[in-house]
Amino acid sequence: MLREENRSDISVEQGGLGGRSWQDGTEPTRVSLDQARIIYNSPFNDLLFQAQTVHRAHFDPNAVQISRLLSIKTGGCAEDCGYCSQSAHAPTGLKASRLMMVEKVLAEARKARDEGASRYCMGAAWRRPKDRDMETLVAMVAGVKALGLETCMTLGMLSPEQAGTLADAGLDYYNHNIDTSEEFYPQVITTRTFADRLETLANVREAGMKVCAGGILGMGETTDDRISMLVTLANLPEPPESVPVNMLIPIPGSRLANAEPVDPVEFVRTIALARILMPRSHVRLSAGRTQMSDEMQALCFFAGANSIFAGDTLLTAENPGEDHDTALFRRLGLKPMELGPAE
Ligand code: SAM
Ligand code: DTB
Ligand code: SF4
Repeated sequence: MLREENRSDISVEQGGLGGRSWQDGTEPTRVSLDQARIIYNSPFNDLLFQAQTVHRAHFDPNAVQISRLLSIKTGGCAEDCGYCSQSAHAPTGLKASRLMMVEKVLAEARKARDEGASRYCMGAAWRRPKDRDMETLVAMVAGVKALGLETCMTLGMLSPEQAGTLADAGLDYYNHNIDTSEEFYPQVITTRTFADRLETLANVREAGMKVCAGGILGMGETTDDRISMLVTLANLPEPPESVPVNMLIPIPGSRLANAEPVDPVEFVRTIALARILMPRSHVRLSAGRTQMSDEMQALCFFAGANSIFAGDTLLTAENPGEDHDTALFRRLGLKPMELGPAE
């Protein structure tokens, strides 16, 4: 069933479509690449005004969700994602480790909750989970949920059965990024296809979990690749409830170590387009915040980003620490988003 309420319901007058909406009343509602390009390329002030207007219609504009991340299984990954520190294909110098014990994960999650997090995301450097690990993963989900935290996992590809098991355990969200456009994707990853990614997203949705899917900017992709990535996400049978937008953290030894940095204005435009195309989704300002100024982050929040990862480390890479983010929130008058009642 299509959930229309999670789709964009605004006309794109400021974007230059002369008041026409891309919703023509027929289902499913889709946005075309051309329509998205027009929005993306509209004057910056118009784009930001439109994104902020959409944002205010669906969210408290001054509330930003604080998420925490934990790498529950680090490094030695069989995939060859060109951006990643954890791929066994790249000499990044990262030490691989085994799946963490449940008790250790729960202790970390409790600490994160006590420090103000409302969402906890656990990541594993796997192509896909092994069936023998499912019992441990289920215990982690149940334990973190029992702490009152929203739960998310990112473990690679999932079969329909594995998705069902995690859903039954109470996992709220599953993260699996499409990373970039379908066209640019083969230049970033060769060990699994864009279609494989979409299949996992479909398995997650079918199992009844919320979908978290986004990508990375700054890998050498074109503007059109960025727009196309968001159009793919917005046109899924149901758009993801959560859309992480990462800025590449260049990892020494990885294939993309020397990629050209993304223009901050282009980055903010991409956030705004995500907000406009997916009005009710959480747009997450994810990796790369250490390389962003406070002013750039402020523009991202104005453009509709409403979640960040807090803490000194993401999975393996650095993140602004608690002190910096507390000061940033104070400077911008932002408050941590409360976790809503469980659905
Ligand atoms: N192994 C799982 C997978 O890839 O499905 C989950 C972990 S993976 C590290 C989660 C996401 O983090 C990736 O899909 C990618 O979008 C993002 N990511 C990884 N390394 C990054 C980097 N160096 N800079 C920015 N984002 C990165
Ligand atoms: C996502 O899109 N970004 C987060 C989360 N989902 C799991 C991960 C960012 C990882 C950054 C690189 C690292 O820490 O190794
Ligand atoms: Fe493995 Fe995920 Fe890193 Fe790709 S992004 S190499 S799948 S850990």
